[in-house]
Amino acid sequence: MYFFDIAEHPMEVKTMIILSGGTGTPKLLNGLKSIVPEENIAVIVNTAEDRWVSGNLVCPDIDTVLYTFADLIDESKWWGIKDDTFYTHEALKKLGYHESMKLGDQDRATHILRSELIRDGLTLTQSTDELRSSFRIKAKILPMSDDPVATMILTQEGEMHFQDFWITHKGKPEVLDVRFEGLDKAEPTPEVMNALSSEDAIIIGPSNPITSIGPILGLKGIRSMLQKKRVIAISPIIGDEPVSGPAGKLMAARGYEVSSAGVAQCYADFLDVLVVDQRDDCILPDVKVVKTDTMMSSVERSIELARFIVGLVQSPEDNSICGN
Ligand code: FO1
Repeated sequence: MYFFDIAEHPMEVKTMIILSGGTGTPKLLNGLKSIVPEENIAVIVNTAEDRWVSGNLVCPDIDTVLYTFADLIDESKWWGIKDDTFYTHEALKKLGYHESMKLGDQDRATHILRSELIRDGLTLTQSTDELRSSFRIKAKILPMSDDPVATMILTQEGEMHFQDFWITHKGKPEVLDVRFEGLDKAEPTPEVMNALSSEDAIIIGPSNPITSIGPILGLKGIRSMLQKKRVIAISPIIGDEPVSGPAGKLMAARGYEVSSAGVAQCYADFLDVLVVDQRDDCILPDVKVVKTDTMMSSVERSIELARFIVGLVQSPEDNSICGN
């Protein structure tokens, strides 16, 4: 622990260890990086939405985290690089080839470098670290696993990769179930296990508990590690609506209530504190519920939420903000 001076507010911080998917948690990281030195942040990132597209490995959640720390993220979509062009994507279309994901030209450069490094024998963790260094990021960005995992969505129209469900089918088909191909054989990396064991408190960002956080929790040894920790999760649901994305549909398909209580159920075996929005009337018998504004509609509001979460991590005994 030490003192630092960022945004004119000196604070004493531990390393913040955060489990992340691709939209809600990067918004929180966007605030966190303004109040905590980057080298005191370690992000464990979902890789189950990764996909090889046009010869290169696209890792949407890792890339969103990289671009967030590098101040390059397109904040209108929370994926891709701001002001990117799509010449290659359009040129491929003219040649009669339709890419399953609309890849920007600069974004594609990230995928090309990653894939070259992997073809040269680096792991996903090592290639991510090379990219981290190229973008001059000091935070640790840790893929959950070096083994491939694919999120498959079973719908009434058949089983499809998450990206086909979300992009091609626009998240519309009724979801019957979710399956993580390869997860039973995948191992968490030593870097992930070291990060988790290095601190007492772990943060689960406001990401979809089924397809963003679920694959990380499904890796061997992660849930039992979290049971030994103080886990603080931020609910991505307000009332009965997800703040963004398909969390509601996916939670319902898995038999969970679409609510913050349902989120707590997903994490029931290890959750200590659930942060819910101040408009949410969630009360839980076994978990401490704390309320604040969780709508990160601007960087200022992301900073406010990040400050609140840092406060929770730093002051485990403070019950003054308890909502139940
Ligand atoms: N989401 C879309 O809705 N349409 C797209 O064409 C699209 C392309 C894309 C390209 C690169 C990338 O990193 C993400 C992209 N996404 C796109 C977002 C992505 O489908 C999901 O939002 C994330 O996987 C959610 O974590």
